Amino acid sequence: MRFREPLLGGSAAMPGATLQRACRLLVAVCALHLGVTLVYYLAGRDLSRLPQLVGVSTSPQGGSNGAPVGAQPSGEPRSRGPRPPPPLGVSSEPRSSRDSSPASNLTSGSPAAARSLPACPEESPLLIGPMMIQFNFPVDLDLLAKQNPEVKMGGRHKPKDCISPHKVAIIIPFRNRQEHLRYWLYYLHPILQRQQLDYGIYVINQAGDTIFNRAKLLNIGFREALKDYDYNCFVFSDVDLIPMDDHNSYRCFSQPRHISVAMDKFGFSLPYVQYFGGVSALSKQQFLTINGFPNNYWGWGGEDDDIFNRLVFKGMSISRPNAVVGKCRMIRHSRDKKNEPNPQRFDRIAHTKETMRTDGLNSLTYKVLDIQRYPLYTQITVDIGTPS
Ligand code: UDH
Ligand code: NGS
Repeated sequence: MRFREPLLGGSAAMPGATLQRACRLLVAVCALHLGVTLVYYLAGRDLSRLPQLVGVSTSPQGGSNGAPVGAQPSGEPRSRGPRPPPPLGVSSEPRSSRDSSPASNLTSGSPAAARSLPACPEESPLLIGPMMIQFNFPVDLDLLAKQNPEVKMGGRHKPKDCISPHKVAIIIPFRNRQEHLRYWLYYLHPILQRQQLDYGIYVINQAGDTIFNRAKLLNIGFREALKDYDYNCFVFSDVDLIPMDDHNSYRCFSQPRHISVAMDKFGFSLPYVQYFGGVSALSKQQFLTINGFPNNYWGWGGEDDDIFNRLVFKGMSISRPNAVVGKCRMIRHSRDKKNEPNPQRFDRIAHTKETMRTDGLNSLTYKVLDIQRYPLYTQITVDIGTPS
């Protein structure tokens, strides 16, 4: 007698075929389950990142600014793993409801409504961690304003669900760096909103083409911003520096804060321990204690070392994030005209102790030529004079 192998599909093959069908069904159910879980997961997240998550390439401005780097390989150690991106709180309010009058823009909501809000948590739950920062695409400011509907005219924003204790004026010294400013706004507005800061952006634009004076512009920013709002913290930022991790808080601490501690151009570390350039934050009180910044550093270099000296002479120390959280990128550029290295800078920083009493906020003179409230920032154009 010959035994035949059971034929698949034949009646004699029933047990094997049923098993196979059952397996197929199981695989199909698993796939369906996986798919549904994935859709629910993504729906609970920021859907604007969906193209990035599924690997569809879009122009950077089509997505959420500052893509988390979790998906790409990185040899860098991390203090925390990247978290899934939370939504920024998209407003249903029409853009046209923005009021362009400066006073009404600076405080949103009635005092009664504000009173009922809780304080924002110590650490914002909206942070996403490391981000990919690139400068190889054009930024359209009109589109950017639409992508940041919660930012009010003049570049003001405060969290709508909680009260932030950090009333931060961000001061940018500026002349003829419009392209850099566009990248800065593109990356920083979403970051600052995720950090739940009550903030305003001030671009202090030096008029004319006489020699540049970064520190004097920063002093002016301090004074002008306080005319707008009761800021208690001032972040002074070069226009070409972008943080790579939103855990690097653009706010003030009990000691003056150095923020740009690990720049790409310095191999993601400090160039020297006293370095205080790039981006830093001082509370109003810390700034007043040192009589502000020097007004007489014309041209490139040394003013940040003078500020460091002032802080040390007043008994303060520098607070810094670690070199992982503190990573940042600089937009590469050539040296600006009328900002050549200042030959007097070494002599000046050798005398900070004597000069800081008389050179600073208490000797600051300038003329405001123009104030423009744009959707994403306030630009104040000033005549700062020439070296005396
Ligand atoms: N700034 C302007 N316009 C200028 C000069 C300076 O907006 O014409 C502002 C701007 O915010 C800039 C900051 O001042 O980020 C500091 O400018 P800087 O020139 O002192 O510093 P940075 O590190 O460049 O940007 C240093 C010279 C780089 C030469 C590189 C040669 N490869
Ligand atoms: C120092 C400058 C600082 C400057 C730093 C980094 O030498 O003002 O280099 O410059 N101090 C003096 O010149 C006394 S950078 O490489 O970013 O252009 O911030």
